[in-house]
Amino acid sequence: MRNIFKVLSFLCIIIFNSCKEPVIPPSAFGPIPTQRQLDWHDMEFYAFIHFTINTFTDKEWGFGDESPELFNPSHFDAQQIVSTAKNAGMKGLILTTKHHDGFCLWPTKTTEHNISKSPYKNGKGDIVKEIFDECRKQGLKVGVYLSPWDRNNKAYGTPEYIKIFRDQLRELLTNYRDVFEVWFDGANGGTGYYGGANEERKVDLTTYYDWENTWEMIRELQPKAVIFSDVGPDVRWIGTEEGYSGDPCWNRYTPKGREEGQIPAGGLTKYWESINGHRDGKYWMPAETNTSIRPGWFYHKSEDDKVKTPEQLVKLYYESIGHGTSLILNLPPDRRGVIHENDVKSLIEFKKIIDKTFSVDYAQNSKVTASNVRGYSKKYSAENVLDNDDETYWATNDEVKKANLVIEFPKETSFNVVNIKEYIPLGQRVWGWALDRWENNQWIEFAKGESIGHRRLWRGSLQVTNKMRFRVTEVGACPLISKISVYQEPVRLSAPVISRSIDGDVTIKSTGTIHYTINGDEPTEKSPIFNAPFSFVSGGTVKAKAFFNGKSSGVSTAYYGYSKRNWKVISVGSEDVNFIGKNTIDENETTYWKSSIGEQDNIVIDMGETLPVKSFIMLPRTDDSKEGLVTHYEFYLSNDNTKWVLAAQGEFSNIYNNPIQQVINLDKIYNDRYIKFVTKEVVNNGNGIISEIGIGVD
Ligand code: FUL
Repeated sequence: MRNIFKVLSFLCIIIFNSCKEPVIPPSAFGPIPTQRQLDWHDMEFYAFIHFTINTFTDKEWGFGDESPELFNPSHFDAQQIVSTAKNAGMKGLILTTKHHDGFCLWPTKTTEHNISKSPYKNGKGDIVKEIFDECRKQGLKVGVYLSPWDRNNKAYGTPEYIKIFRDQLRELLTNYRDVFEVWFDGANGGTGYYGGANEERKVDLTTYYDWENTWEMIRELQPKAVIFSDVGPDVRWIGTEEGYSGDPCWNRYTPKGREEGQIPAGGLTKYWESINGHRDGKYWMPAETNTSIRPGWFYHKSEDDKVKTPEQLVKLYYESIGHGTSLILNLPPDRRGVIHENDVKSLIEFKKIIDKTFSVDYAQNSKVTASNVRGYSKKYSAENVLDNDDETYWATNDEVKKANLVIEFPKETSFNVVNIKEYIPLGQRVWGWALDRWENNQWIEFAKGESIGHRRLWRGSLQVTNKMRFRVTEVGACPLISKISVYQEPVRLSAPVISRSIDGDVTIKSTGTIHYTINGDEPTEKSPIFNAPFSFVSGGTVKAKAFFNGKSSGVSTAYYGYSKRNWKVISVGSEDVNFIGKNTIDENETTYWKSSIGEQDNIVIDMGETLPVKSFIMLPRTDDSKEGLVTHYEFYLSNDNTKWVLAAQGEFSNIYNNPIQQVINLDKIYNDRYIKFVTKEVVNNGNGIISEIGIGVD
């Protein structure tokens, strides 16, 4: 009898469902991603490899006159480079096949300025091939960075160069393997060697490169590759090299210039627009967050102690991938041709934290209910957010503008990370969302935001509850949510904070017992304990690590030049009343000297005693503004403030996009008492602004 009843009710369900109107699938909203963009969204995390002649000249930008003879890695190891990226969880790698100095890492037919003229493998080497072959072996996708600006090529600035540039691209996209991304930098035109002309060449960024035809060629040769630049067309630059993306960060974007029919090569990106994108943007043009594991893009020994800590990398992960952008993290090979041990170590620790965090999804086996399900259909049910299939999603009826979904955990659950994914093939539809926890018989909001897109990670304080509610508070079109999961990030001791006073005393703050070193070694429980500030006037590297209850923090590193406690500014060409010269020696990175006579100003400092000077340090302004950044300098030394020797001059390459502390090594050790710093050229010919000037001890 019970069986007959079961069969009857089963038949009823079948008849009922077959009589029902089929549920109409949701339609697309706004611009939608192409297949190549969808594939790219899934990449999420990949490496940038900056490697060229700059590695051997200790520069960020080469002038273009460097001899190919300089390129000679002693132990180049593609296997080590690629496995470092892979072990960090990266799915691909983009290589600087040619940077602004024009040196090509493959034996191109287009210019003599290439690896075949270097001593590496007696001119028989091909770094592009070695790295790409290794990526194939290890299952990583590859991409090419080919600098449009070429400071070596004599034809740069003429139409002939565009042909050369395209031929280089053609070689790269034909002779190697499938690429997933072609990367074009926005820095274009300026001074350079240009085949011996040694001059400044400016190009019209909106017309010179004729990008449309180059893009067409890429589509023909590598139809699956996305094209990256300041203005897309497939992937946009986030607008900063510091390593974060905006919140919200929309996949939609209308780049400046594009509406006017222009395709600028760079320079027109408005940071504040690109960082967030446009909710109503005309194009699907998601952002890529680019940054380096070190302050610079190329390897510099002086930055061995400035590698991002595992904690900083984790933060970066949440502030890029967690905002729906991809993360391209630069790992610069050193002069041996391998990724330095310090970088490898930090990446391994970072990966451990990420793996530990995302190993258990506490929302699995929960009961899920939604305020509305599209046509009551199973196809769009709330449960779809729990499976691991990105193709299934919870959808509501078209008219729904606000909706919510409740996840009832199998038992009380603690979490501090929530992962939400939208079904993006039909566009970015959610404009506002919030998360609540159930506590004392009521809902308490603990998170909210605007954009979701490919992935949105919320990271915050520990929530302890048996129910979580996801609320959609504003939409462009009915929400389509493919995933919600919750995780617990292991709690770690935060790394100590190191500071030095104007008198040269070092203080270290943290919870637990702090151990430190001043010889460059990583602190252990055997290293000295920090109890009270200690004098560190002669400068060097301080490393500190906290220990508590069997746990330890990451290592903090601080590098100091000579203490400036006896220094005096004895003259300035000019100064703004609110930004006086003295601010360059107050060890406070938020106070600045600002000239009031434009470029070509100078400041003279008396160090109070004769010191061995091996390098000098210039810290640019540390807020986000570009105004006053000094791009070219002269650095003089003197014993008597009368006779001056020009110890260094040149450009602070890439300071506009990456305004980090500049350390310039001198060609020898000088013994002097007075320093004079000249602000030769300033962004937009403005008044130079500087935070600190110092002397390095290494
Ligand atoms: C910048 C370039 O000028 C840097 O050298 C580096 O390649 C970075 C990724 O883009 O704008």
